[in-house]
Amino acid sequence: MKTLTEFIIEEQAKYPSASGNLTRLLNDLGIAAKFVNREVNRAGLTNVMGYNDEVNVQGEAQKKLDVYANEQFIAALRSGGECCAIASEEDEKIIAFDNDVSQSGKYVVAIDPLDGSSNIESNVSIGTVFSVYRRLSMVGKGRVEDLLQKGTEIVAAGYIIYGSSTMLVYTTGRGVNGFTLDPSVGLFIRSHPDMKYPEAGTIYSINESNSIYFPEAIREYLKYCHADDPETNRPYITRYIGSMVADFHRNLIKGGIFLYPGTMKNPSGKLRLLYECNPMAFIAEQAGGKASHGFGRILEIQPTDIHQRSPFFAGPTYMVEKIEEYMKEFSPDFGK
Ligand code: P6P
Repeated sequence: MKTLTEFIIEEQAKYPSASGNLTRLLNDLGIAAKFVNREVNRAGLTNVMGYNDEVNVQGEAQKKLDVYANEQFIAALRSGGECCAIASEEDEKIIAFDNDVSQSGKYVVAIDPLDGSSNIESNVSIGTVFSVYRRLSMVGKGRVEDLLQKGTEIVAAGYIIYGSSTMLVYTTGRGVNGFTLDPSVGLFIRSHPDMKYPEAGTIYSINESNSIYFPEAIREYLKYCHADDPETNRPYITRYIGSMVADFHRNLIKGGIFLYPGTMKNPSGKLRLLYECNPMAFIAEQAGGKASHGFGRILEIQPTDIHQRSPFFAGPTYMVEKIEEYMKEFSPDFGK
């Protein structure tokens, strides 16, 4: 039995130059996750359910748990002192800490504190998604440029899924490991070592109600998914719960592709690059899969805005490459 803290420290030992700062930052995130987990698990009981009459930067009605989760992760990172700035889905601008300790923090964090929160009332699994970068600015407060780095510069990425059990899944570029929270002792225990996509994918996850707005390539791909070809596990099984962390995690475990394409109405799609697409793309690649915007690697997009969106396809490599083939053949100019 290995706890998250033990594992992180062991991993640090593999990097001779490591000074422990990232170790402490990852632990800070793990601590915040436990507080969020406690509130998510009793959402229906302690009146944190429901909306707080605020609207976030996305124009989405904020739920009390969104705000609580945001506050928990910001507080943990501020007091931990390893992070100097945060880009959060819940805040229009970056949060650049101004206390001396945090200003010397070597890292910045992009985070969706509670993704899929519209599912809270229906008790569907929701999640936190984060990515960690080294800061580029040398001194003083963190800057937006520290957050506008390509996903290829990520030093750590992960998600927490608040589901039938609560899991923290993360990577620092040496494979993906999953830790299940044992609530009786409040420890994350390594339960899923070296997570990889299964060889054969059988699931596709997409909101098909948007079909009339999909580019031709996606409509053609859906016909491919529905076709009867047992040799390639088709027709694929459709599974979509509308909570990215839950859909992504299930497909990582069982083998399948997650799709959130751009549409004629929203060519950039819905998912945000910095704190949804990039961290999940890093994990997908570390799990032996691929993550694409339809024409290339998600991780190679140069961000220009902390809340920008991107089409997102992630899963076993051959499934994502099939999407890229279809985009090239049927919708080569989409979104350009
Ligand atoms: P749709 C949740 O709001 C979210 O950001 C992701 O968690 C999820 O994958 C997506 O939106 C669902 O969007 O348009 O299918 O409801």
